[in-house]
Amino acid sequence: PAHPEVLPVGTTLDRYIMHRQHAFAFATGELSQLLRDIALAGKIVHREVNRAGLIDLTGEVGLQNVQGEAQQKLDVIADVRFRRALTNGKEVCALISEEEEGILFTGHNNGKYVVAIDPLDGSSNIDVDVSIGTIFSIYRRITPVGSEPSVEDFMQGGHEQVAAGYILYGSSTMLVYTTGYSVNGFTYDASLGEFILSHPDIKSPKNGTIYSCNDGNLDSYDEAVKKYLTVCRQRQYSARYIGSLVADFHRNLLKGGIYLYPPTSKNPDGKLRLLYECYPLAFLAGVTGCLAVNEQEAILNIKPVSLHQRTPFYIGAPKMVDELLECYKNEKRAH
Ligand code: P6P
Repeated sequence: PAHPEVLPVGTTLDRYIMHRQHAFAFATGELSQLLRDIALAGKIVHREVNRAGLIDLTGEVGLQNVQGEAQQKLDVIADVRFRRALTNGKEVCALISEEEEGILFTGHNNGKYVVAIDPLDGSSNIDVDVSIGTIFSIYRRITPVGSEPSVEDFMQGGHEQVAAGYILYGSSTMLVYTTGYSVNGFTYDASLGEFILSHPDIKSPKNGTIYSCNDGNLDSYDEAVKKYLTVCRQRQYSARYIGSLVADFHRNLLKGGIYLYPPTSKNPDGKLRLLYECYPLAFLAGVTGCLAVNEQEAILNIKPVSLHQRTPFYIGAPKMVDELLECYKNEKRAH
């Protein structure tokens, strides 16, 4: 279909979703309903995040998630809330979550979609009041509707995502998502209980002067990464690293910048997860004009082999990512 006209700032998410659904003849409304379910869970998590200090949700709950990371109470709440919203909506037949080892079956085998989600990324920042985020990735299932979903529904590869996005619980709460045609940002107005279109059709700068990485890992970075970061410092770029991927990514998406999580001695395959962190942000970044790669290939081209696999992750302004890749090429030529 022709690119539907960009709706005016101030449109509610609901109206926007309906408008987009009507713009696509084949749309049957299930994906619309699924996006509403995600927004609903986002409103609930917004409320919990913004009163966490008041009802003692910030302490650790004593459990560990599959990553062996101490699970913060809000992690658990977010995991439960998104799982419940996606189950009650009946559009999702299965989901995977950073917080759970295996596939979570919703019992709705007639659901046409599966979702990979990081319910609350950056959760170690919760009890120090730093921004955190939800990241989600949506596929149409490839197993027959009505049958039991299976792992192959999640192993389709990054290019098969039908929608992806994030919710940033920051100075304001924003839902940013794409179905592949444009990326739109909706700011939550808690007094109305509505997400309002505030950033229509986001396009990212081609270049930038912000780099985001954990400088504490510098000594274990590849030589190519060290060389690139030296150039950034020589140019007196700004180092901005919140330690919360969604917050760092969102700032760089709007202002221009590069986020790097290279292989480290602690995480030789990189730390970030392919299915529910790197694929969705790579899909979205591609639509706004950014690049998302590891040192071998584009993120969306990576073949998935396991639900929680990791990858090195470099994402941001194309000129910056290209310069980093040039450093890798020079390193290869030199050896
Ligand atoms: P490090 C948070 O745990 C996270 O997954 C991302 O949100 C964040 O960018 C990164 O890890 C921070 O990792 O090793 O720098 O603390």
